[in-house]
Amino acid sequence: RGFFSHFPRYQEVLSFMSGLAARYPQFCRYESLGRSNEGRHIAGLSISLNSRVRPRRVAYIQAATHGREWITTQTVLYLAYELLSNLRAFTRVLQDVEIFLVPLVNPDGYEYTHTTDRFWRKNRHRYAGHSCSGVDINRNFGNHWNYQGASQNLCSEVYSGTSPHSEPETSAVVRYLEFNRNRVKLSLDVHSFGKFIFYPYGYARNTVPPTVGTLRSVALRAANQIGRYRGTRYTTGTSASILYEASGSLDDFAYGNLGIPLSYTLELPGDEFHVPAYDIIHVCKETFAGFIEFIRHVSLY
Ligand code: 0X9
Ligand code: ZN
Repeated sequence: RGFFSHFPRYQEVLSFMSGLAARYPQFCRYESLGRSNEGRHIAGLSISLNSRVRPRRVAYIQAATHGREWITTQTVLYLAYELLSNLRAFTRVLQDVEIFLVPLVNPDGYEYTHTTDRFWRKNRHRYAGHSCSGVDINRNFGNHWNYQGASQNLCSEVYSGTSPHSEPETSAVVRYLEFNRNRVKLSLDVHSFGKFIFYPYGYARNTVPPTVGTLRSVALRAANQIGRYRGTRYTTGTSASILYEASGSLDDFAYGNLGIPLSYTLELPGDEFHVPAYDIIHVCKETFAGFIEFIRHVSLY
């Protein structure tokens, strides 16, 4: 069966990534950003026109911050696969741009949804003497940490952890982004579901970031490109105004703390967290068009 007609396990994702790196050594590098609570690799894939030179800009895209959001990993791996199989066609978008992909930010949660509980969201941090486990990685970032839409109850689905960046999954991402902060111009955190493109700020309603005009217009262009494949309609705005207020997420941290000018959270389609196997490839293809549109704007910075 084809890679994009089922949902792969953690090991299969890693083999797919290292397979691409082995097949395209001149364009692609495979690395580990660190290890999860249970010791799994948080794997990254770097793609550029020449892996020996360091492009001035980085487009950073991550997925599966929440374990149950399986389709997100597939769309990011499809982006890698499609870019590498057809690199010549993307010479312009990739001019001085490195694509850095982290398809499984939360490998422990992802595996747990395959073995034990299909609807697990958080990581798998265990606390001695407690029956509840897990931190919501998307409430663990250091921007308005635990301010709203987050909880200090460790049984909560939005438990924010003991302190900002307390989780190895969060700190692996933060370490990478801080190290590359002058080069990263785009940060996309891919989630599901709902067909939304969110831009900052998500921590509170009626907060207007200084560059809201740019954030909005790039979001609208990406939504439009996604729709061209088969008419899928995305809604754009802040999560605080469209969905709910939630603080301590990557989008606000990347924009507000690191100064990354283009920072978004995508919510892919799905019937809740379920996407039927035959539809995976179509979600991958429509989302691909959106990814490329976002990446096109990186060269303006
Ligand atoms: O709640 C979240 O973390 C995201 N939605 S999900 O259903 N995939 O869990 C939305 C996060 C949006 N960003 C901010 N509120 N900052
Ligand atoms: Zn999510």
